[in-house]
Amino acid sequence: MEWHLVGGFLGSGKTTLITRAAKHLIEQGLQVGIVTNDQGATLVDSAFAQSLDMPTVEVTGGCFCCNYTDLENQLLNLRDSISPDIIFAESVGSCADLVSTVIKPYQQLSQLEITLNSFSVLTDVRLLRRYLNNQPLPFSDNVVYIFEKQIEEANLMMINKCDLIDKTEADRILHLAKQRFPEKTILLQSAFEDAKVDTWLREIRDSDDLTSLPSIHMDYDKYADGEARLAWLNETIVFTVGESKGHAVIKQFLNDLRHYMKPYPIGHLKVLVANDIQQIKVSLTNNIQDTWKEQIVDLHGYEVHCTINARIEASITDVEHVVEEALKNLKQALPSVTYTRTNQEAFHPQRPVPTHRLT
Ligand SMILES: Nc1nc2c(ncn2[C@@H]2O[C@H](COP(=O)(O)OP(=O)(O)OP(=O)(O)O)[C@@H](O)[C@H]2O)c(=O)[nH]1
Ligand SMILES: [Mg+2]
Repeated sequence: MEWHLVGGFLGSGKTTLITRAAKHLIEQGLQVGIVTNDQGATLVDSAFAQSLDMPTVEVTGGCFCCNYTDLENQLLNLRDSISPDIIFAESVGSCADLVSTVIKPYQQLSQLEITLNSFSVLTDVRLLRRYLNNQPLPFSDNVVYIFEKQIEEANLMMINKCDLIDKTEADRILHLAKQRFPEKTILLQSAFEDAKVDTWLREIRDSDDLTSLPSIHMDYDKYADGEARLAWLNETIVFTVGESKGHAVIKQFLNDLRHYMKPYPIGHLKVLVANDIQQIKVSLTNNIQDTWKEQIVDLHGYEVHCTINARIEASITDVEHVVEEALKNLKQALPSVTYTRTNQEAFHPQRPVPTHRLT
């Protein structure tokens, strides 16, 4: 039984790559399990993977490093329930220092007979391009610190979303990255391209053990500050669509949400839109094309649920205000719509305190 740890910044494509890879493996007759991880309680990624019929367990309420025992329990849970051939575990997008706090503890302390085969770190090609060209990233310094540290500890770095730029430019970025980090294995990736997903799978399934991975130096004051600057907002809004059509309601709401979020740097704003028939995951970031509009068509039914997981560089009050403004606007535009708000949580994450830290 093998497991593969996938890290990388918020919105870099971890869930997309894992679920696409899992689909390939399932089609080949293999059993796959997924461990998702996030700070809040109602996770869009878990619901999304479950909507694809992929066995998924979650570590909630903090990252793998601060909930290490729960991570092991969830690996056990998957082993005992579905006996998977392969497990993918996705860490929180603002988590770093995984070599010292997850990989080494697992290798040195764990009794589980599940082999940790690989550790991949994804990065969005557009953020990496800015970083390698010494251009500012759209976050404050200590948030960028987390991004940098994730890259520093990667031994397999996947430059994801290369479909968004032309091939010559992608090759140029790869070249720059290899010059800057000669010791790493670096691959161009697009989670949307089957052949590239297969290449990644071959790479991670053939990989050597991870015992030689060096720990990084981590300044936990900067890390804690970076984490805290990214406010978390979680909630589910149940819309009763009244005389309107479900997709009109959701499009209006998501448009407004994005509009009011615009002043703030978005790590990732993801929404799971669900009615009785379908579940659609939508990502709204500053950095992404509006492909979600094509997904939201023909949402029939009386009720539509929107589960929001937002990670935004802003205060809690500002993020809550954004949702309130978007709802107010929706009510003005479509007065017959009513809604109830549930599972509301908004917080700044606590300082990371890893269960173990082995260097
Ligand atoms: N164009 C393009 N978009 C991608 C690719 N991979 C992921 N995306 C999009 O990027 C957005 C974020 O993808 P996710 O897979 O949710 O990212 P994540 O790393 O799991 O995000 P968090 O869990 O919030 O850290 C979604 O809109 C995806 O459709 C890719 O290879 N190409
Ligand atoms: Mg994810």
